[in-house]
Amino acid sequence: MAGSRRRGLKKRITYTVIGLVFLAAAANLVYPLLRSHSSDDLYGPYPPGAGDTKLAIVDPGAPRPNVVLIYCDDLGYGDLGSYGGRAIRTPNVDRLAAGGSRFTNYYACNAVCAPSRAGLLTGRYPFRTGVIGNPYPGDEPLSRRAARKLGSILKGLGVLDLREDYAASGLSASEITLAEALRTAGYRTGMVGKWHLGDYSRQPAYNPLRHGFDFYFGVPHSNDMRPCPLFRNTKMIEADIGDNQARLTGLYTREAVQFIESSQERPFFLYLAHTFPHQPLFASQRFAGKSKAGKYGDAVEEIDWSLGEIVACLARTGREDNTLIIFTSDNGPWFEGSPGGLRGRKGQSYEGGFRVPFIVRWPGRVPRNRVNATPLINLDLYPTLLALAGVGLPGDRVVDGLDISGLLTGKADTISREAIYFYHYDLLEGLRVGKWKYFRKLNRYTWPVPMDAAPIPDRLGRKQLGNRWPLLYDLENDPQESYNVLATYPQKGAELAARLAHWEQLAAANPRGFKK
Ligand SMILES: [Ca+2]
Repeated sequence: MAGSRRRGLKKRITYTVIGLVFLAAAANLVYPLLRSHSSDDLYGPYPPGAGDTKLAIVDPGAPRPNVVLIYCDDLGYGDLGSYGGRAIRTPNVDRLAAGGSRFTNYYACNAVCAPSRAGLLTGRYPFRTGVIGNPYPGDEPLSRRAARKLGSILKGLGVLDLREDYAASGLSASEITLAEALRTAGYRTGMVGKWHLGDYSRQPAYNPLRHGFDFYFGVPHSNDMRPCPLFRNTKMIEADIGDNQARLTGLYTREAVQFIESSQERPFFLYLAHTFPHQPLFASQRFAGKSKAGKYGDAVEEIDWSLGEIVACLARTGREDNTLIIFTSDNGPWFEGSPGGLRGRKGQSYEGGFRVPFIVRWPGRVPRNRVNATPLINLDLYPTLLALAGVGLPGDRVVDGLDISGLLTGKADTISREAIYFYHYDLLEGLRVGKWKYFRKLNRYTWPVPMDAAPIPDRLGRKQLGNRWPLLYDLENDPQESYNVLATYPQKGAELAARLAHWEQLAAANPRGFKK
């Protein structure tokens, strides 16, 4: 009897141990899938006191123009009439281009929404702020969250290159936004539209009013993210706009016009970040079904109307001549919209993902009817607008953009820049130097479409087809990135590879870019 009891105990111990081993193994597998990362994992925290830095006026005689910055969402390089589009009527944008300058090699600093905006408002590459991907709503439904978790599991299997986990939940208070900087020069600052630099409905520290704006009306994130509340300043007006979105462009326009009308005393900065033509697409009754480019075209034609209203308001209030208007987009087109014959779309480092329209009008200052092909990036707007306002750049941190005010006003034909870098989240994929674009590798964000971007394993025929990376494109002779000329110009390829590695090394040594 005693022997069988001992055997029974032994058995139980063995099963318990086996059970514990399995449990530990399972936990080991599951833990990394459930663990939340943060951008601090990649870059470390900000230095203490970074948020207290004050900027100074360095040029009291600067022109200090009013600035209207119109930022479309997912508008492609080829959608506007002035950029060769034929399906969408954009008379107001085209008139703006004729009355100012149009740039044909202007890039967003990222091919998705939030990082592009983080770069726009700080002049710094998104990896420095940690806003390397899109922040999601704080109280997103469980099903959405589960779907994204599945996405990161697929990422683990190599199917998708997603790194949402590492993206900061919003823009840090340690950054000095364009609005904060322009306030230094006495500007009244207003923002209307999509913020996407943190869900302020859950974390009020991310509200635009806490980032240098005197006035705000809009939504915290993209219109496909739920819930999508509507805010005026720090007050929630609606808990979720849902599908009631056909009114948005009209509402934004009304608020923008009111802001301009009420800004008579001081120079003003208006940042109008349209919700459209990001999907889902909506246009008001006056525009719905009217374009030759479906709902996408309807939404863009309404945005064009909106620009017309703003220009009319400036004329009516006598501010046309001292107002600099910028019309551009945050990244290339998503499922609809035209990249204008360029390769790739939103999310990709090909031209179609990063290159966007850029039109600047400032009567008497910016040459009329000019087309300029200098490679530019949205990071340039920060130092440029600061220079026009007479504000000095922060001395304690790296600003990656360049002051292009001389180029805009026609005093210079080109600018001297080392390179423009193309990132997928925090991962450096390639660079452009002059007419050359070099890719070390490309992401598979939009799987399964771009099989052309995937490495080919030996068993699937790498030997026959050759590997896909690295790539070297000559954008002057091949703007559509169709011909890899690495074998023809191996020297150029090696030179760009070295430059890429050097930049990456510098960035890794001090990613936040604070001066020691
Ligand atoms: Ca976008």
